[in-house]
Amino acid sequence: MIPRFQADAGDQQCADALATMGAVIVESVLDEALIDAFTADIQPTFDEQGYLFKNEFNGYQTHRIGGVANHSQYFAEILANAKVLAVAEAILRPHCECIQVGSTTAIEILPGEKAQVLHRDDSIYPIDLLPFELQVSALWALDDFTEENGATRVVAGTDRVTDATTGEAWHTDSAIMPKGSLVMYLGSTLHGGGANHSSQHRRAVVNTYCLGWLRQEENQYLTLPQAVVGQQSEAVRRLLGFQSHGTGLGLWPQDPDDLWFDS
Ligand SMILES: O=C(O)CCC(=O)C(=O)O
Repeated sequence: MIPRFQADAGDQQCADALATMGAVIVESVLDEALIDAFTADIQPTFDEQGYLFKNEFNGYQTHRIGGVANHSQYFAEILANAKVLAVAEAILRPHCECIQVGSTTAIEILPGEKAQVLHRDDSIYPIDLLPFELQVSALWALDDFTEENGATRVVAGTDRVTDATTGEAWHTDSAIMPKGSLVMYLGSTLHGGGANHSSQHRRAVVNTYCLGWLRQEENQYLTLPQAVVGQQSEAVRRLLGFQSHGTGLGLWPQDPDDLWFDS
């Protein structure tokens, strides 16, 4: 079962549940008005470019958008949500001086899509070498998530398996939740998009947060034009990876103050 909390639950309580069970749902965190404004901004991009990411892993009835900061001014508020950052920091900060965004992806699962293969997001890194969590994902429901429309499936629990290579059919729980809620899962947690048996699309935006000293999954320096980065608050710029980690990694000699860009 995926532990479930209301938006006013304590950050540490949510982080403890995430660490223990591998996933946690927090209900109704974002205002409906913010989601509506954000989805109105990104829907044209889904319609025009979303098909470009169709493949066996992403699905052939699924539209995707990367570099989400390029497509909506409202995204920063979602990316830098205080609860998400507090929970992600509780898991990751013991192993780094600052956390950063790994990737930003909007996902529209269309009617008729089959269930995505179960996978762990941290398999992009040499996970066998590192004995701690490398990243945390925060997947926001932009529509109500139901069993029928493809709610994310998660292998949760204290005795959860994290190895998808054996090909066994693991028990999954669906992240059924109202629009504006989110499911957070560890990088090591098996999960995947659900099959969409409904007649409506199921939209989400998923952001990953990783240790500040790792290479980011999505290359933000090439994905985001300087003008877009410059529009963000300093906190969001830093989160997007436009900063050094500590005093020795990712230095930019032209900017000894480590601010990288002025707004
Ligand atoms: O859309 C979803 O519910 C999950 C997508 C996912 O896990 C992925 O593509 O990595």
